[in-house]
Amino acid sequence: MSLPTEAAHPPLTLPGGLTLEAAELRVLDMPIRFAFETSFGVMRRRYVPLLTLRANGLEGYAEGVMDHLPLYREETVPGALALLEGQLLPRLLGQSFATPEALALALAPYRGNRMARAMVEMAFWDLWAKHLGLPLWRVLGGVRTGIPVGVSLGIQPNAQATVDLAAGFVVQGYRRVKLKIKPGWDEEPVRAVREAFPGIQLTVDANSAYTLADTAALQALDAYGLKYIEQPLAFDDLVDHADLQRRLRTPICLDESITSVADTRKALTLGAARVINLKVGRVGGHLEARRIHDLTLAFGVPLWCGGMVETGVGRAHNIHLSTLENFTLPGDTSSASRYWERDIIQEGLEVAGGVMPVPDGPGIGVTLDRAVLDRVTRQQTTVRAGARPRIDDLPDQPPPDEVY
Ligand code: OSB
Ligand code: MG
Repeated sequence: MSLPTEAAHPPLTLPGGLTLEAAELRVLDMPIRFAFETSFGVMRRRYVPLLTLRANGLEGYAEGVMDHLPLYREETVPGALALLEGQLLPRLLGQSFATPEALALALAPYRGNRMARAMVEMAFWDLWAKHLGLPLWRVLGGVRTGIPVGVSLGIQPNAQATVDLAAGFVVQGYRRVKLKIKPGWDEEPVRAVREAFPGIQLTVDANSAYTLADTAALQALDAYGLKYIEQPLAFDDLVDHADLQRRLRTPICLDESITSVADTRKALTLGAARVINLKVGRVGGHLEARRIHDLTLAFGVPLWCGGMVETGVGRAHNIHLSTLENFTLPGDTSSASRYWERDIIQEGLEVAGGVMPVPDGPGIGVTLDRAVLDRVTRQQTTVRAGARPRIDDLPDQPPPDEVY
C-alpha cells in the first residue's frame, strides 16, 4: 500500500491567506486531580506549553503533549520551548500562509520534534478554521457530532481498587475501560475487572514495559477477551511487535511507535499492529494525523484517538479530529473535569452517556478563561515578526562550514 495524498481533501482557500504576526508561548502548571500511575512513572501535574498564534485579528491555540522529561517519547518541554522560541517561531512569523498545507511545507524541512511542530501546525488550523468561520471538524472533513469515549485508568494499589474505580466509569456510560499494566501487574487486575464486568470493552496499555522475553505473560491475557493490548514493547520498535503479534490472539495497538504516516505504513505492512492509537500532538499535527487516518482506512485497520492528559485546548483538538470516519473505536478523550479542578477554557468538555459532544463554534470552538490561565501561567514570552532566530548566547549564525 502506498502513502495517501491530500487529493481526497482539497483545501478550502480564502484570498490573502493568514499572515502570522506574533506568537505567545506560555508554560502552565496544571495539577492533576489524582496521581496517574503508568509503567513509566507517576504523574501528579503537567507543565503544559500553550501556544497562541495571532493573525488577521484572530487567535489560534494549541498545546504541546511532551512531558518535562523524555519518559514517554524523546521530546521534552524545555527542548520544545527552545526550538519554538529560538528557531521555529522567528523563522515563521511575518510570513503569509494560504492554507495549513502551505504552513506544513514550511515546517517540513525540520526533522523529528513532531510534538513541537504539532503545536504550530495545530494552532494554525484553529486560526484558519476561524478565518473560514467554520468549526475545525468540518474543515477536517469529519462525519460525526459526538465522540464515543473510553477511560484510561492508572495503576491502582490492588485489584479491588481497580474494580471500584472502573465501576464509576462503567456507570457513567463510558464505552471502554483501559487499564495501565506493567510486568508483574497485568493478569490480576485484568481478571478482576473482567469478572466484575463481563460485557465491557476492556483493553490494557503497557507503555513499552515488556520485551519478547515476557511473551508468556502477554499470552496469558488472551484469555480475557481484550479488544487490544496497547504498546507492549519498546517505544520505537516495530519488528518485535510484529513477532509478538504472530504469537498473540489479542490484537496489538501501537501508540508510542507511531510518529508519522510512514511509521504507520511500516507497522501495518509488517503486521506489527491491528489497531492504531492516533495522537495528533505526537505525529506533527492534523495533516499528518489525517494521512494516518486515510492510510488505516485503506488497510481496514480501526483507529482511535488517544490522549496525553490535555487541558481543554488539546482536548478540543482531539475531539475535532475524532470526527473523521475511521475513528471507529472509543477514544481516550474523557471529561476534562476528571483531570482538572479548573480547566483553562470556559466551556466544559464533559462526557454524557459515554459520548463527548463536539464543540460547534469556529475553529476548535472553545474560549480561554483568562483568569484561570493567568493564575496557572508560570512562564510567558511573546515572539514577534522580525525576531531573530537565536541559540541562547551562541552566535546567531550556523557554524561556518555548514550550508543552510
Ligand atoms: O499511553 O495513552 C497513553 C497519559 C499520558 C501518557 C501516555 C498515555 C496516557 C493515557 C491517558 O493513557 C490518556 C488521557 O486520558 O489523556
Ligand atoms: Mg498508550
